Amino acid sequence: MLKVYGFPGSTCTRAVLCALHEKGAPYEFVNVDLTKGEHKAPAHVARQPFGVIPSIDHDGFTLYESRAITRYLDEVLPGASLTPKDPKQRAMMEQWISVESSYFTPSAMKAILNIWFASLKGGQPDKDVVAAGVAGIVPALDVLDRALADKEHLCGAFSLADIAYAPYLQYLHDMGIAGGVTERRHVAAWWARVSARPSWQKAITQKV
Ligand SMILES: N[C@@H](CCC(=O)N[C@@H](CS)C(=O)NCC(=O)O)C(=O)O
Repeated sequence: MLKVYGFPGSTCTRAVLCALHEKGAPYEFVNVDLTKGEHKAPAHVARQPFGVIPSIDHDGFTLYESRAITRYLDEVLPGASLTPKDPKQRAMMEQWISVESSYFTPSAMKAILNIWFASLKGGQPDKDVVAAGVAGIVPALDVLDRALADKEHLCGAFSLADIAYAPYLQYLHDMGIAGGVTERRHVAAWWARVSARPSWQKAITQKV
């Protein structure tokens, strides 16, 4: 049985879970409680040497890094492919995943983590840090909005590229800082389609 070591609220864990639900694959969820520091415990560091989540164990094959995990799962599990067959579309998928990890997520996470840690400690977020994070995603949102003007998903059918953005878009909405998304109509319509998928709804309601 495939084991996923993660935490339900974790962005990267959710991406992996979404891919698994798209595939309809059974899995065992092993909770690594970030709030208790379990990701830094030796047992987890043995699985993920950087002491972060998620990681997987697939019949003895262990792997970490969420984007590597989703690519692997898509390739080895039965079910509809989440990777375009056409080389150009596949290259576009890689381009969009790289845009996500290089130009979108670092700024999005600056804002998201600041709000998350503040709520964990019962304090207030640092408005300047949140504003800087929100401003930092504007160039990527502009580029995405232009790209999505004439398509439903980033590279033809729903793919790993769409999954890559979902965890951050979800938190931006949940935290009330998604103005940059809602005011760009093609990005907003894309997010409505992605977030309505049963796979995503299952990913964000994972229990420990
Ligand atoms: N590049 C890694 C990032 C993993 C990551 O940063 N995970 C977060 C949760 S979403 C984490 O474990 N944070 C705890 C920490 O940094 O101490 C991946 O894609 O798997």
